Amino acid sequence: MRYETIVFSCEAGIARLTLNRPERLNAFTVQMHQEVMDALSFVGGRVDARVLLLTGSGRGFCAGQDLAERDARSDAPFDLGANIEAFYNPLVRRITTLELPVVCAVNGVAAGAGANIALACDIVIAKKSARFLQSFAKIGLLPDSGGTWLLPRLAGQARAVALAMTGEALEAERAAEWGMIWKAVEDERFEPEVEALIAHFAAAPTRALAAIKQAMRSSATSTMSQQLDIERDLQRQLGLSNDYREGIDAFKAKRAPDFRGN
Ligand code: T3D
Repeated sequence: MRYETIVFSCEAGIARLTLNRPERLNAFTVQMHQEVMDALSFVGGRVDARVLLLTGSGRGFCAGQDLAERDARSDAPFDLGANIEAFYNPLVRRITTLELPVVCAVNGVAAGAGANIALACDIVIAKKSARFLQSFAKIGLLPDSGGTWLLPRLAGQARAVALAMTGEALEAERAAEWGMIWKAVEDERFEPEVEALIAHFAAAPTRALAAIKQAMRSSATSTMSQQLDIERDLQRQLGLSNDYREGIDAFKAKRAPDFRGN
């Protein structure tokens, strides 16, 4: 597929997906959804992909649904549920089940579905100048793309409800203080920090990171006892991996491990 609304590459273990409609703050059109899903399918099928970086071009990360695609005055109302079923839900499911770390570099404003897609990623690093908006209620909607699930868990019920009902902007630094994102960094330090992070993951034991992702995500719906079983099963699999062997060998030889992601 030829991409017109995203920029995508996958080299040296690093997949980079940049939402690229800067004049619309990278708002999602049907075409962009299709291109993003195509790129994510590619990443999911590549055993050599070790980390995915999701970011935006220009001054915004993503302003959610492109509202130019909606005509509320049309005689034939558009089925938003069908759109969510076709595009937003598969996208969030894909991000949360990809068997590698997904780093979201929030380079600017993240609003509506754009905010929740960011929060659904495994590690969220944001520019200090970035802000997160649950802007849905401002246009008569509720948070989607997992927002009503993610927000109470990340921010707590009181903050989640207030963010969703007011649509107020939340500064990246505050989002980090509240535990919603990994960290907010000075704007001038943002790119080097993001590059260092993805370089780290590109040389990490990918199967272990995928197992961490799976176990952490399943904890939301498990009992402690079920989680113990999940940890046992995943640890059993990791114990058979080449990277585990390498980790042990490197530790004993007092050298840096050379993980290959398998
Ligand atoms: O519809 C369904 O399928 C249901 C699913 C919905 C999922 C959703 O995401 S619903 C929520 C949709 N998003 C929004 O409501 C956010 C709308 N945007 C804003 O509130 C503001 O733009 C921001 C707070 C994000 C940023 O404000 P600011 O002042 O920094 O920028 P701006 O001037 O408002 O925007 C810059 C341009 O981008 C502007 O175009 P212009 O005037 O320069 O030609 C603006 O219209 C455009 N833009 C921003 N967001 C969107 C957009 N164009 C289309 N759709 C957008 N979502």
